[in-house]
Amino acid sequence: MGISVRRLSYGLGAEILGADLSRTLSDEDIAQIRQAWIEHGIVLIRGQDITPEQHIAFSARFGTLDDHAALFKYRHPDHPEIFLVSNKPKADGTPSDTRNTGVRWHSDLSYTLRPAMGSLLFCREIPEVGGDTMFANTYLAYDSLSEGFKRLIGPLWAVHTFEEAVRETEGVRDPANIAAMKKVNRPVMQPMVRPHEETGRKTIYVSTGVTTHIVGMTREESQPILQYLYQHCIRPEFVYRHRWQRNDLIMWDNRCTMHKAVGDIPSGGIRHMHRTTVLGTPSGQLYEGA
Ligand SMILES: O=C(O)CCC(=O)C(=O)O
Ligand SMILES: [Fe+2]
Repeated sequence: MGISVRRLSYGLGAEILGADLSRTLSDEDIAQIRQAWIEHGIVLIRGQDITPEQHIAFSARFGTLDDHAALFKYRHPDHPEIFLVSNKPKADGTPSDTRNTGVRWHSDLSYTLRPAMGSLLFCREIPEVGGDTMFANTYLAYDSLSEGFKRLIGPLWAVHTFEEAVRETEGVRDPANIAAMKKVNRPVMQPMVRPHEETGRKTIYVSTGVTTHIVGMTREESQPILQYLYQHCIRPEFVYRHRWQRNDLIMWDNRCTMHKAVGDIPSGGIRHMHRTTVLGTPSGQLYEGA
């Protein structure tokens, strides 16, 4: 029995049925999953009872995995390829640093010179309700802009910073960890319209959670354009909202989607996720301006 693919929503997403990630999948199955991922932006694979080793092995079929040096304080202690997103308190009882990870819309690692191509988030524990993740299709967002607005933003670049990526959670995370990671993540600039290297289709590449301003403009001047794009990208028809079940795995394409952890975790609810990250091709440049 082979695998099959079923769409999840109008905006994006497909579910893969009939795959068992605890086994080594055939090259044909991997090619089919990859094809669905390219076509639909995210793929969901449910009911996977997998170990960290199996999660890593499956992820590595899609490219070189990040060792999460940019986020080195939040790696799995035994597996640098696994980044932990968890609200489980630390051993000393203090709150987890990563409990608010990704609560603002973003595309993974856009504040680095080698942004993520894919991310594979695996759900190990989830409360009875809440802990959802939302995904938005930035191809549809680009395509539905007017020609005038496309011409306006086409040549522009924007600044993406680690500092912005953690800004809303400062005070939540250990400041010493943040300071250590800031040192290895200098501000970068990325094109605001970034063609997807495999499909050639254009996408919008700015996000509330990471972008500070447009290169060559002040923050005040940039805001109306950026705010318009942020709102536009997350129109309901471009978005899929995922209600996690334990043992769900979602692999998203960071080049044509953005995502956001909704943060709707009921008090006392435990949400524990493992993420692997497939590196993309280098993009952007260091930003030396103010
Ligand atoms: O926990 C989530 O729902 C998403 C967190 C996130 O942004 C990520 O793992 O890249
Ligand atoms: Fe993320």
